[in-house]
Amino acid sequence: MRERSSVVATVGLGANLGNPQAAVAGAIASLAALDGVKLVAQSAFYRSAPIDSSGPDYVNAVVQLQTNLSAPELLAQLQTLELGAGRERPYRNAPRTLDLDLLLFGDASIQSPSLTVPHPRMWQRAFVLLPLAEIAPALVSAALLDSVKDQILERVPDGNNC
Ligand code: PH2
Ligand code: MG
Ligand code: MG
Repeated sequence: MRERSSVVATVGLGANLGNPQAAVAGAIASLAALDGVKLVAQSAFYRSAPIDSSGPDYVNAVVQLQTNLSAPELLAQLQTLELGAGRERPYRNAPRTLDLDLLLFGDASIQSPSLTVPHPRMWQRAFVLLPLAEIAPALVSAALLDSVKDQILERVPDGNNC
């Protein structure tokens, strides 16, 4: 059988319940350990107030994964990790122990009932764009960054993200 070609997938991580930093760090380690997945880039961690949501501050990060999984296969792995971290979905945008969003999948455009890629709100959110600009600057224009400059984000100091 022919090898499936590999793609760079971009995943946004977020958490604002429990120990958000530990949850995000643990999820990055779990992603890196998945079969068919290699961690190729990882942003710093950022803290911000919930946007269109409630509860404690979020910790967010963005990673790039080289993978030969399909987008639905990777999505299933993300959902398994969310569940393993105790994720509950009582209502839309509820505070959460772990959120793993498939932001980009190579240059694919996907519209299915369970998955929309690129993630429809990623270009409006500083907590996605700032970490993404760190690891993939070509994807984030200055104009895009300017459009989210009113959203306040605090970079978590290095060495303090575990
Ligand atoms: N995620 C949301 C809604 N609001 N706000 C912040 N600061 N960080 C998030 O990850 C976040 C949010 C829905 O997924
Ligand atoms: Mg999300
Ligand atoms: Mg999500």
